[in-house]
Amino acid sequence: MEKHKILVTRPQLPPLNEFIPLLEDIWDSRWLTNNGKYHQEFEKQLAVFLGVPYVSLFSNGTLALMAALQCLKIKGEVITTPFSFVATTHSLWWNGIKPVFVDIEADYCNLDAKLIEAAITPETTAILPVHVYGNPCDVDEIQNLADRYGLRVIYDAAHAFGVKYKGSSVLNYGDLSILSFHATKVFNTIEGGAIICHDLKTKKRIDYLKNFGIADETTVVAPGINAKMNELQAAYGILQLKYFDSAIDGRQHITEKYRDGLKDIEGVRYLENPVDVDYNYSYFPVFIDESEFGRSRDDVYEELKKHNIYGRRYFYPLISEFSTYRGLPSAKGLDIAYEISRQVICLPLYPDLPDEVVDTVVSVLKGMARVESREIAVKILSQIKRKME
Ligand code: T4K
Repeated sequence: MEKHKILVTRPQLPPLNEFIPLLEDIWDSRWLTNNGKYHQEFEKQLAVFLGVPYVSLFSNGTLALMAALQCLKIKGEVITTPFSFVATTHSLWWNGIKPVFVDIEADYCNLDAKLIEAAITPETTAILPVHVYGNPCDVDEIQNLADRYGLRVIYDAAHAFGVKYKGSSVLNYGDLSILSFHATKVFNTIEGGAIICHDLKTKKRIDYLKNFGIADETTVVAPGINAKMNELQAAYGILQLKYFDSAIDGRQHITEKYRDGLKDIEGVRYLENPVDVDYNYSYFPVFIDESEFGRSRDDVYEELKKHNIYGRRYFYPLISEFSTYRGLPSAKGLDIAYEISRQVICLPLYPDLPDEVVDTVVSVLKGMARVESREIAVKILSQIKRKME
């Protein structure tokens, strides 16, 4: 295996020689940001690529979340998941909204739609679910509830770029969906994000909100913020689109190799692609059941590090365990989320991850497992070592 650390992800970049002419064009034009030509073109191309009506680009996913809440004038309480990246709940906090945590379901780690109704109060205005690891939430049931109670739905779809449910983009569900194009995501513009909406009027409002609310030189129509994507990132994003499908093929190959290698290890669970979903292979989480596997998730995390492999415990601790949120009444009793957060480790996954890394991970896990496969694992590990010498 290579000497450098194998991290949970490694950003995919477009070929530099294709980016340079675009940089030269930007240099010539001296148009760097504020809805320039690359920004406009990228928005158009993204809408077609994703199969959604309208895209508004943002400088990152967190500001997109914050602006989405502003756009729909969400107040009071919002039902959300504790099993996500902190940005999900921070976006509520920054808008003066009270998060109400509801537990997740164990299969795909998404907000448990069956538990939402019991958490609705007269103060509830919206639901903010997350398509965790890119696996769609129970979008039909969530919409049902939202319709019955007059609630808005904003999906944190930071992990769900390119995911389809029943043949169409999962981003078309809810009132709004937000994306993240951070360097660590399946599609990146270094930093970046977007809001997906259904109609032009809403898009216009979102676009005001990300540019100080400016309508023209002398008119400010809303208390907007500065959350615009610049021209360099938009040009980079246009190039990235060309390579997305091949990146997904590479990710699928790695995912299938992991699944094949890990399939017979007792106490190690991984996720299969959900029914009716075209998946984007954005993460490869495995769940270690200590009582069956014989060793804890943290043992696995540490053991892999000894082999220069750095998984990440997404999402541990839960958002509801952080000091800002742990005093909330809803921060208690999130049993499934708590259990899952102690079991999960996301293994390295990126398109050009060498197959040998997967072999090593599988051998390490087999070596740690209680089952008789230990001997086989030792043999495979020494074979890999020999190959690399
Ligand atoms: N909602 C959800 C559900 C999210 O997951 C996120 C972001 C957001 C909202 C907010 O979207 P943004 O505002 O970020 O657009 C990372 C990312 O920074 C974060 O974007 C992401 N979620 C989260 C799940 O992961 P960290 O703290 O784990 O990042 P870091 O720096 O430890 O990097 C992770 C791994 O990637 C490391 O092993 C190093 C490697 N890496 C990282 C960078 C930045 C690289 O190889 N190259 C790089 O350039 O949060």
